[in-house]
Amino acid sequence: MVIDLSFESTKTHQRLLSELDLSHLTATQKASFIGRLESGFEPLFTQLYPLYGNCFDLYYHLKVLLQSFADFQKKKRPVQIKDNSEFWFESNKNVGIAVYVDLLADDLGSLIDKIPYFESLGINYLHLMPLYSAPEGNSDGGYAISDYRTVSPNLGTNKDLKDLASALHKKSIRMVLDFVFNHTSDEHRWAEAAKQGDKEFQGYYYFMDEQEASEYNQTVREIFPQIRRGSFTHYPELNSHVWTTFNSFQWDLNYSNPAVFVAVVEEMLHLILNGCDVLRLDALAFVWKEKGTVCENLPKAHNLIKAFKACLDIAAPKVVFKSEAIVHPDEVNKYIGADECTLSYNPLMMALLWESLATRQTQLLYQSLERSFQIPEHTTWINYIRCHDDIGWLWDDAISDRLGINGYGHRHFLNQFYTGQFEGAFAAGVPFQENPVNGDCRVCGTLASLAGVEKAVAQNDPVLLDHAIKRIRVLNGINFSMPGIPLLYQGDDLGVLNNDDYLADPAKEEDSRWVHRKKLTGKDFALAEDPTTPQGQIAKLIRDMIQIRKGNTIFAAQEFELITLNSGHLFAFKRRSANKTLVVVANMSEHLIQLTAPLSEHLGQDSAYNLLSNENIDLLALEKIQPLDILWLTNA
Ligand code: OTU
Repeated sequence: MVIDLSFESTKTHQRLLSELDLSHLTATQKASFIGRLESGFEPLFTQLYPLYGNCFDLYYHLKVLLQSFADFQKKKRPVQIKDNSEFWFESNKNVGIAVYVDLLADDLGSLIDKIPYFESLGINYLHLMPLYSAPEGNSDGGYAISDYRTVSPNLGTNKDLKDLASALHKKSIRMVLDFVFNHTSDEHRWAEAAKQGDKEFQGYYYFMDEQEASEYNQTVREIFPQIRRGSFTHYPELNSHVWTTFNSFQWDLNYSNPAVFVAVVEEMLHLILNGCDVLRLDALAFVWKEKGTVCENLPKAHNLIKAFKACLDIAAPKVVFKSEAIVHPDEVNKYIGADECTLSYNPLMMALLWESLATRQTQLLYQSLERSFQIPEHTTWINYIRCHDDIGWLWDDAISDRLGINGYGHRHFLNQFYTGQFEGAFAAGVPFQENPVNGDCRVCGTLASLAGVEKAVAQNDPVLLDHAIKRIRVLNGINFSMPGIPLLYQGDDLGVLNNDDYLADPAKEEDSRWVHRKKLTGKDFALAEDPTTPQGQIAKLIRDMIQIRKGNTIFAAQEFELITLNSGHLFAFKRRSANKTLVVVANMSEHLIQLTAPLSEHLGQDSAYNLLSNENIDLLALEKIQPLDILWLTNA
């Protein structure tokens, strides 16, 4: 029998509504809540049905969920941001930065003192790395959460976080928090209860015997192969293997259990009470598992995330999701949509910009973006060059194959190149999670070290240094001008180099990502203010680009087109609004590149203004693109 979902949804909705206690809501709160339920219940029901349709207690769970939404309407939230526009994320004013509270400041209280710095840089989107209570010592940089409702005591109190949110909002800065919902730490109260043998809470995780774990291991990818082989951790005292995709202290949540979904939604609402505007969905590709599959990007992961989104639309409609899917590009795009994630990291462009700097070729970048850059209307890329994680060499191998590039060999080359093991490479990165079986590896390092500043300074070579700074300029020049929100990573705006201090800390020494997670000091800021240092030059070029972007609405234009020029070293694109055109041309090589046709055809006129160099350019006379140069050409 075919189920008429719409009919069943209406019926269930009516039944539930009659049972909800809304007596504590004001008339206005009640009316707006009922209205949102009216439009939001069916999307929620439609996504949950394929996941839990045959759970006998689904009705009970739905009732708990809706009552939580109703109660949530009463809760007090920090000062909201003034800008109420629905599509705020499409504005050219948006510039983001991701920071660790204790690496940029000391704690949440002192982070408030950094607001003038964010303002002077032009930041209005602040991603705070995980700041909740987590295990002492190694907590995977906070990505092992012991209590979503409590700020880590090392960073302050819940009140400090709310005060920070209010202070940011008063300055029109949005706050982004992590929603780490694939796993909790093994010290979360659910995990503790499970360890005590509580069956209810063992059902929150994946507890299984060795046989079953090894069946799953046949088809599952290893994410942290240097931690342990396979995706499970054996607990002899529990006579069980527990699913741990990442570190052994990060226990994967079992979403095939509807109680887990409801419980995690309730934790999500607590995160929202802190005043965040965006929730970053950590490791969302892994949230649904089925035996015999890779257990990544499964169709039901999308049902689950859409169900979370439907909850958001009912309970807190202004908050949006940002997807963190660092997976195959076709899969990355599937998480993006009005009914799923509004924002998404753009790991493809990130990886391929580095790829093109190493190869000095742009063909893989072009062909990949041609296929994957377009996303639905009113969704936006979060463009970045570096983040707190490693760089993984993600692209579609069907595309590299067509170009005659062997995917395996090319990734090997890029790893060698960026870890400085390739003769003549400019980069000084560090390998991360080398897989002893298949040779997979990823790369860590700061923007400046990976782009060549570290080596140039060590060799005291002005030509190398000039190239390194130009690489940083060209990378940022693309990142700040492509459609999307550009996101900086702390310290990269100051030209900070790799830092080895983590090697002396037993809780960090095995995780090379700490090489680019340095505690920023007064010295780092002072160097960046000194125009005679490389750091000063980097800081200035980034600040200048931000100002130009924020001052020109062309950087909000949605009409976008890649432009192919005559040289494989060049990367170019065009953005257009009603009366303005922007043409960006970047040379990814250290060579002077000859143009065979004038750029005027792309601008529709013979001259243009280069926003980056502040000069008028006669396009008919422009015959060469300088080494590692980038031009932001406008017709206005
Ligand atoms: C995320 O990244 C976080 O960004 C990491 O900092 C965490 O360690 C991890 O989750 C666990 O919470 O493996 O190397 O998309 O690449 O989700 C980073 C798949 C990671 C993973 C990604 C993950």
